[in-house]
Amino acid sequence: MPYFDNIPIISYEGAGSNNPYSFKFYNPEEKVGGRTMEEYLRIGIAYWHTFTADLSEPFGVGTAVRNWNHLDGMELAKARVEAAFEFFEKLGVPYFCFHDVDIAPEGDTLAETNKNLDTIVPMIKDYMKDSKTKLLWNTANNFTHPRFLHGAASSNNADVFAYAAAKVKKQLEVGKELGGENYVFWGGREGYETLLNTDMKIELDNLGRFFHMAVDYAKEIGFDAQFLIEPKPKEPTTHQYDFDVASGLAFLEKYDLTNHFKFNIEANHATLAGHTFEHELHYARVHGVLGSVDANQGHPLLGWDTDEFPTDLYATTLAMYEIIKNGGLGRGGLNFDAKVRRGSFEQEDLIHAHIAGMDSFAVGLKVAQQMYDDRVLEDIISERYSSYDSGIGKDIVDGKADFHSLEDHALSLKEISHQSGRLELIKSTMNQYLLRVNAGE
Ligand code: XLS
Ligand code: CA
Ligand code: CA
Repeated sequence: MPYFDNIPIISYEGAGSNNPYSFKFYNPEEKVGGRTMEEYLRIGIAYWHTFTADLSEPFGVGTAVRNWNHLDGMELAKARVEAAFEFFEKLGVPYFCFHDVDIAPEGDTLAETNKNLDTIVPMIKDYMKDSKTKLLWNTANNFTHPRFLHGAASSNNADVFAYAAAKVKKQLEVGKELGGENYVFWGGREGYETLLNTDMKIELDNLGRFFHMAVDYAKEIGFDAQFLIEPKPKEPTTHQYDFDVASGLAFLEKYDLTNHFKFNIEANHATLAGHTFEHELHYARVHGVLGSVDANQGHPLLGWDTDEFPTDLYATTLAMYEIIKNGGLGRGGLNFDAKVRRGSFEQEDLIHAHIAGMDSFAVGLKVAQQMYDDRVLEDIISERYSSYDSGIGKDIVDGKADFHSLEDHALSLKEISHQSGRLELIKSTMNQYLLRVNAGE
């Protein structure tokens, strides 16, 4: 049965179009920086927000009206697969992502859960044969079920550690079966609420052990996906262990895992950590660990994880600037880990939301590429650091300076002269690019 019967195939009609069922800026074929937009952006759809979630939140029940809602159990799971592949085709997206529990219901036992997956995964594989949409990443949901109330790999309970491992083992097999390009570890409840009852050392060590076992098992079955850690500072626990890229990287170094992991960076998690989205992307990029992106946005007035569709063109431009400087996302992509607002309960809102997100990143890509080509920020930044190109600055970066030579230099200075940071000029130039590129100039 068709689930999006009344929705046409969405194609690019340009910025002047009034057709809500069209892309205004996302033109998959259009070349930007030597690649098509489709190749550059590598858009992915998050199964959980789009096909599984009902838009419930802590203050209210679900509001989503979906024409698969009358079904339940495995029938519902199968309908969602059909709906998903129809939806992917309408938008022409190259990727999707899921957790185990998004695609198949949990059974009463682990064996039953695996059996449910063994029915749905071949069905997805079959649909993938006739679809261009591929698996960007999958993951295990080791946070929703009550068994994970004290965490998963960082639980105080070894039985839960084992259960979590079994679920990841299964998802590594599923990822291999479906040709997943990456595999994500988001530390759902890998963190703690209070030190009053927590042994942080054993929890962190166990987390390190868990990741090594996952690396070993993927190797054993020949699953060569890129492993990604997805940092988040809080929610659901008060202190999540993968706080941000910097702390995640320190963890990987301590546990000798740097060769096996990169990062999946989510915009809303960056802002929850007190960073900007571009800060996290930049930090990962300069350390060579920018793997993939969960493209969404938080709300500046709300202190929680609102997972909105990305529409802030400043943010998408600065994000794409980092991605361009990274030489693209490699095997990663832009997964819309985003949900329509609770008031946007109609099924067609799912399409409008994805169009909004795809158009916003298309704008970001075009503006950022133009700025990059014109070396707008590059020239300003290299000029700003030019004191390290010669003299004492060069000695510092070449490792030739020490506290003696630095003291001599400081004593010889009559005055220290500065250049302006020109921030307002830079921001108005960026506005100029945003408006110019989108006026087609
Ligand atoms: C939740 C996370 C989650 C991960 C995948 O905040 O964003 O959805 O992306 O488990
Ligand atoms: Ca995410
Ligand atoms: Ca989130």
